[in-house]
Amino acid sequence: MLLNFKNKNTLKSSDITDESVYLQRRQLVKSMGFLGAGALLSSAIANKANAGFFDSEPADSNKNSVFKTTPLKFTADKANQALIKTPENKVISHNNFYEFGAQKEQPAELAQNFKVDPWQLTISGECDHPITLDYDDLTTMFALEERIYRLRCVETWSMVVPWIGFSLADLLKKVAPNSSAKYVLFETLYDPKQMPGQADRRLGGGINYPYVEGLRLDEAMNPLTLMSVGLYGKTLPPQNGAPIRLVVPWKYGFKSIKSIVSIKLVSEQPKTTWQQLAPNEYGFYANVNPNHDHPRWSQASERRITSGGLFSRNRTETLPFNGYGEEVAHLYKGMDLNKYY
Ligand SMILES: Nc1nc2c(c(=O)[nH]1)N[C@H]1C(S)=C(S)[C@@H](COP(=O)(O)O)O[C@H]1N2
Ligand SMILES: [Mo]
Repeated sequence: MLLNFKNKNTLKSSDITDESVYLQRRQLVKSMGFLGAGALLSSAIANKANAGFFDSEPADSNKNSVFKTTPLKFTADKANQALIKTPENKVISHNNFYEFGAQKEQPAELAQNFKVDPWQLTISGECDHPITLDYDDLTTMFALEERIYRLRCVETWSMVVPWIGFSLADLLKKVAPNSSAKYVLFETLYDPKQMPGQADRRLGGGINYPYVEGLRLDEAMNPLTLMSVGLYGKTLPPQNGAPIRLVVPWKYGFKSIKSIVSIKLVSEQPKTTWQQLAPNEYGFYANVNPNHDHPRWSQASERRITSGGLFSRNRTETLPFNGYGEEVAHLYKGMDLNKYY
């Protein structure tokens, strides 16, 4: 996430390019001890530290990791097989998970020892049958499905990820929301001993933890809204939100909250993490919208992360509701989407 506390009105290169590229550049420049844009290209390509990340080598998430993922049984997403997926090694090494550091490569490094079993996920609040799920329940309670979705980060990069999971609607039906339930509040684990970004404000990007997110009940009940327990055929690596995270494909990525311990049915619209931090930049709805720019950059296009190298463009037009308008536009009928951004 791009937050510029010092000069809110100054456009920096990090705003125009892409944050990951910007950070890689800045690190390179720092390590070489000079600032010269011309020399950057060739030195970036030669830089060994970047080689693994930007190669499209065969994906094996367990190869170099301490954390072990396990294969899952699921039905394939036949309808979306034609989408060109982002290679697994990029999906699991370019992350936003500020609890493990605010830079893209930090979660994959700093989350390796994250303990996800035992785990408890409580679904409570305005409902008739609150429940608490254990680690094993997460992958056995519902038949798992693959869902190949586009993920559009508010920072303007995007991916295509083969998630595995079940509809949030199925889970919510189990607890039977009552008539006071209007919104759903999600909360990430709070454990500063395990999550260094929660213990150190600088590392954690200045967020007040725990990270919280919310949806309107009808958004939560939409069949696209996924509780994900895996990707690329295996359980989630910690950097992607193990053991269970939300995926809301028509909204900016920050709505897709990771490592969830609590889902609560509530009567009032919750104040969510990024909304609290910068309400003029990040709204409650956060629907992908090419016609509503972020105050500091355009949302009209995005950089799709593919198997291409660091400087391949892969620039593509951003679609309203991230291309899922047919499924979800009716939820916002009559709403001014420039006001409810
Ligand atoms: N708890 C928590 N959830 C989070 C975040 C975070 O920092 N903490 N980052 C969000 C953002 S900004 C994005 S783009 C997605 C990234 O998901 P990925 O790393 O699996 O691609 O996770 C979202 N969920
Ligand atoms: Mo994001």
